[in-house]
Amino acid sequence: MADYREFEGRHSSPSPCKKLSICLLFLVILMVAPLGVLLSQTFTPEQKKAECDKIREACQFAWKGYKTYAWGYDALQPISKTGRNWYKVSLLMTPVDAYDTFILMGLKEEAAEAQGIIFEKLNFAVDMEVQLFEVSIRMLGGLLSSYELSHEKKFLDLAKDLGKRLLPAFRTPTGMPYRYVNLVTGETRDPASNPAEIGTYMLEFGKLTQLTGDSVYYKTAKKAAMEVFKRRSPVGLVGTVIDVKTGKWLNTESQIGARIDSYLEYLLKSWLLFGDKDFRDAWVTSQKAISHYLVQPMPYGWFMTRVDMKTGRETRSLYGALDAFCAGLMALAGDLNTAENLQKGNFYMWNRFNLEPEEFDFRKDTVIYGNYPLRPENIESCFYLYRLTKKEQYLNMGQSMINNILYHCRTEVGFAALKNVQTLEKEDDMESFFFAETLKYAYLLFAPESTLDLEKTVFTTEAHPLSVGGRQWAVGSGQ
Ligand code: DMJ
Repeated sequence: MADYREFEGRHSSPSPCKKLSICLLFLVILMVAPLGVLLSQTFTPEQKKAECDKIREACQFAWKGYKTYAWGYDALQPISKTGRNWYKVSLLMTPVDAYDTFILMGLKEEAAEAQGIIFEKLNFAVDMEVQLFEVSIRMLGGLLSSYELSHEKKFLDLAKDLGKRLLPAFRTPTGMPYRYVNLVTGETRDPASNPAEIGTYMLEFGKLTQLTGDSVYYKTAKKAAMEVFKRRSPVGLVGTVIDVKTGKWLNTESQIGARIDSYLEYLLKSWLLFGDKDFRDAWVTSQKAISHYLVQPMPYGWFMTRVDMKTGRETRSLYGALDAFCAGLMALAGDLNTAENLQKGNFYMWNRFNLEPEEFDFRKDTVIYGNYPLRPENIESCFYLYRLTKKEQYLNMGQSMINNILYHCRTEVGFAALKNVQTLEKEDDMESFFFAETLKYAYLLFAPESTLDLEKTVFTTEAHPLSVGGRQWAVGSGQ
């Protein structure tokens, strides 16, 4: 079984002749990688357990770094060994995002430590503006899944308090929210938003409604998402930037990545979590459009391109780390053919540079933005594809991606983002989603299925698991 420490030899400086042979070898590896994955090894239960242990240890190591150098901050800066806050007061993003991962990994001590600081210190009554989307997916989602997993009422109390404070953001002429809201005054800012920052509230807000009985959350989040869907073009696509006051598109490029991604994800997942047929219909319409206009078969796999939302004509052949979630989403939606071909493209993009770049031109085979902020999406897609096809190749893909991360991103006290996947230069940042998503999907890929039943769970876009079911009033259309 490959271990990430095996990659350690790669940093010596080889002679020019050696460099050439390494390049040739690299090219050969690139060409045979997909074949290698097809001829992949079978994992025994012991080998899967060893993978889980390795990922659990990495998680404990990163948490120890956070505890030692950034306790009480939003995140650890793993090179300078300092803490970082997003706003003037910490929202404890790392403990909140990490808690359910600790529970799923059976890390009781770490879960107790995270819960301790959250219950002692987390307070939303602070006069400061926050980004609605990020605070909802990381904090609200984290608190709700923590409540469902632990049954500790304080998590729900915190979620209720936060939910109320976020609602003023939705007071616009269209019902689509502003991007920023003040947690105390309710003041709002920035109407130039995008489908993801408008339509990624249903799972968290809908769950809050299920748990509190207050329908305002479900209705508010649904209205916002449906207002985006209503403004799709005649060919069924949405643009990238929209004014939430006027409802007019400000950027009409359509794509699957940043600023649109989780809007589409929540159309499908809102149907799966709440059984609301309006979301099923919206997803089916959107899925047809993106499958028709965005999917681009290439020799090494399929990619999703960028097009004009009105004509469906290609604008830029850009793909990237965020887009990689779509293979998993398509698998969850039942289109395994598209999902598996997209995952071939995802894995090609990953192997092309040993780690995936933020943006990649799949026609020119070049990097546009080479940073890697420890994103989870490629491994997330391996997780869904393995669960839904049981093909061992997805375990192999996931294993090689995890090994790359654990080797190339490791610092003395945690794991760092990369400034550039080609130079492997590190950046002083360890996002909370590394705990919430990257390590969680990596672990669940190899963990026994009983750790988490996909039939009874829907993951939020931040990988917080929410349980299917709950109060029946939310089921059906027209809520
Ligand atoms: C996460 O915060 C969420 O997955 C979001 O939807 C997109 N980006 C990051 C992880 O890459």
